Amino acid sequence: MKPSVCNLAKRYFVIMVALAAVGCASMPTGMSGADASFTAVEKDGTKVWEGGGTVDLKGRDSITLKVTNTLGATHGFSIDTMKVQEVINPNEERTITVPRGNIDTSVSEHRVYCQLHPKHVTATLKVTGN
Ligand SMILES: [Cu+2]
Repeated sequence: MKPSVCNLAKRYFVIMVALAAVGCASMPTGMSGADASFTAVEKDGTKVWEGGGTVDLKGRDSITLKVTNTLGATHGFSIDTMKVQEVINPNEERTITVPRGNIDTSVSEHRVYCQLHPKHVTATLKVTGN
């Protein structure tokens, strides 16, 4: 009697799928898990980085930012005091992880701006619990 390789493979596959599901469920950045969200929108003809919030850094190794560009052109997403500088494509959603070591803890209000368009309105991210 030979063991069924096919059955073993099937069982293995089921276990891997189950593990993957558990892994996703415990991801800190899953769905609404980001610490703060920013969205590039247009208001009365002006481009605006909308969003912000306050993040408590106490006991954290990193923070996550969910960044969404709802517009039809690329926009920049920069936070100098967090060493963040990204270019977000049209209709792109990106999760950015900022390591604690990149965050200037001498500042509590971090300026969020678009490095591509000087007139693009900025946002503020507050960080407490240094
Ligand atoms: Cu812009």
